[in-house]
Amino acid sequence: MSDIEKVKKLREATGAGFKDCNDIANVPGNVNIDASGEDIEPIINVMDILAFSDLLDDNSLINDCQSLDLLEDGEINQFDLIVLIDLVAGGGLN
Ligand SMILES: [Ca+2]
Repeated sequence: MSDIEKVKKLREATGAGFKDCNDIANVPGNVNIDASGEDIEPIINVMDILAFSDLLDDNSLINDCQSLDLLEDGEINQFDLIVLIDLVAGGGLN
């Protein structure tokens, strides 16, 4: 079981963790958890693709607040990165 899966199971079992993350900028795809403006709009762009690549190279960089399972298959891997690239290339959320 990967560390990510362990964290997910722990969250499911305890409900812990989510309350420590803000749900405004911590949206799926906003890997580097940045935002802009008074409305705190999450920024999803090429920087998130680069950040995701780094996280795939080194899982220890992943923090509990990041929503990375974009394919929603229970695993975090290059296929999630492809979904993110598609999101950004298609105009995405920003
Ligand atoms: Ca971002």
